Amino acid sequence: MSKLSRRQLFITGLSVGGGASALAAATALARRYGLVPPDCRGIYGPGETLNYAAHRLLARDALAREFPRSMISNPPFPNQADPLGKEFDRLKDGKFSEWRLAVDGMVARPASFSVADVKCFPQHSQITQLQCEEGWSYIAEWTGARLSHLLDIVGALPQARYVFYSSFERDTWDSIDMDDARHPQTFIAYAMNGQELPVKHGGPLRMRLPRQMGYKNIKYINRLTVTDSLKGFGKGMGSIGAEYGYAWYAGI
Ligand SMILES: Nc1nc2c(c(=O)[nH]1)N[C@H]1C(S)=C(S)[C@@H](COP(=O)(O)O)O[C@H]1N2
Ligand SMILES: [Mo]
Repeated sequence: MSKLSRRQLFITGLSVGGGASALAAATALARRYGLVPPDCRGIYGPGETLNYAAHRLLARDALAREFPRSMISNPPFPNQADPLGKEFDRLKDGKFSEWRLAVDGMVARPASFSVADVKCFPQHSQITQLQCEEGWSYIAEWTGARLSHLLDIVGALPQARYVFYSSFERDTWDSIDMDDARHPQTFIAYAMNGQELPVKHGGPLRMRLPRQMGYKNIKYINRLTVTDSLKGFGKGMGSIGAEYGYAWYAGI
C-alpha cells in the first residue's frame, strides 16, 4: 500500500465540504488505498468512513498502549450483564468443559474449539485499557490466543474481509475487518489478571481488541464466522451496536 501522508489526508478532508463530495472522497479513498469500508448500504456515512480511512492509513499496524503492571485497576469494572439463563449456568457448573467456539464461513477447515483447545494455542498477554462509550474505563492484564492464530488454523480464505463474532447472550454480535482480526493485540481472551476470566467479564471466552471501544469486546463468544460481506447478519450493519446507533468502527 502506498503511503498517504497526514498532510494529504487533511487536505482531502478539508477539500470535502458537503455531504455528497465527502461521500465521494471517502469512497475514492477507500478504493484507491485498498481500504475495506463497511459494506452495508455501500458506505455508512462519510464521517465514519473518513475516520476509518484515517485509522487505516495512518495507524494500520499501530499498537494500543500497554501499561505497567502497577497501573492495573483494582478492582476492574464489570459492565452489568443480563442473566444468561439456565443453559449458561449448566455450562458454568461443568467448568465450561462443554463450551464450544465454532469457526465457520470462508475457511478451508471449519472447526469447533473447546476452551482447553484455545488454551493450547500460543499464549499471549497484554496490559491494556478497556474503554466504555459511557465514559468509564479500566486497565487489566488479558491473556488469550491471538485471533490471527485461530484464523491460520482454520485457513481463512484470502478473499475474506471480516470476522463476525457472536455471543451466547441473545442478539449480541459484532464484526471487525481483517486488519483488526489479524492485529497482534486482538485476542480470544480466557484469563484476566492471572485468573480464569470471570463470568462477569465475559468468561469463559471473550473478544479482546484494545484498538476499539469496549462494546466491540463481546463477552461469552461462541461463534466466529469469516466472511466477505456483512449483509447476511441482522440488518446488515455488522454490529448489534450499530443497529442501535453506535459506529461499526469504534477505533481509539
Ligand atoms: N455479551 C456481551 N458482551 C459485551 C457487553 C454485553 O452487554 N454483553 N457489553 C459491552 C460493553 S458496552 C462494554 S464497555 C464491555 C465491558 O466489559 P467489562 O464487563 O469487562 O467491563 O463489554 C462489552 N461486551
Ligand atoms: Mo460499553
